[in-house]
Amino acid sequence: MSRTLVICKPDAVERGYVGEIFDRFERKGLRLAAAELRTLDTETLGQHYAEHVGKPFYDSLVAFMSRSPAMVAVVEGPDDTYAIVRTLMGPTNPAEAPPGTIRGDLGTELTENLVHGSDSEESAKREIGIFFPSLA
Ligand code: 3AN
Repeated sequence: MSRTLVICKPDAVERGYVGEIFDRFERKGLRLAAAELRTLDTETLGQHYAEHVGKPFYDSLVAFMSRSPAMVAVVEGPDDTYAIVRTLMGPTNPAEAPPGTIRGDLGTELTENLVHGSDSEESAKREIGIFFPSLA
């Protein structure tokens, strides 16, 4: 049993794909442990994207992620659930994401790529602690 952080990014909420995205996780056999629609602030995003602070795309990433509400969620399933979620999401760049993945089916943009999923068990624990401290 393990948990991972998922964010349906502002583009996914604006385009009405929250149900579609969670439907894919639920059909796979994963379950929601928490979910909340939130407008993310710069400070929280700085913690979440600590590894990207100072990169050329950081400011536009934060502007995008804070422009309208995101659906922040904790998804649970078997060991290494983070990896199952990442497989369903597809690669970071939707232009390279294969059909059948969320990014491959629904997106074209590198920054506006619909969904975030933690990239390891360690990241999942850290990120759940940022967004849902009561579950950490
Ligand atoms: P992932 O979301 O697949 O884990 P990360 O953590 O490497 O990818 O990147 C976080 C987010 O930053 C991406 N989802 C994307 O929105 C944005 N991003 C990453 N690399 C770039 C880049 N080279 N140019 C523009 N945006 C980027």
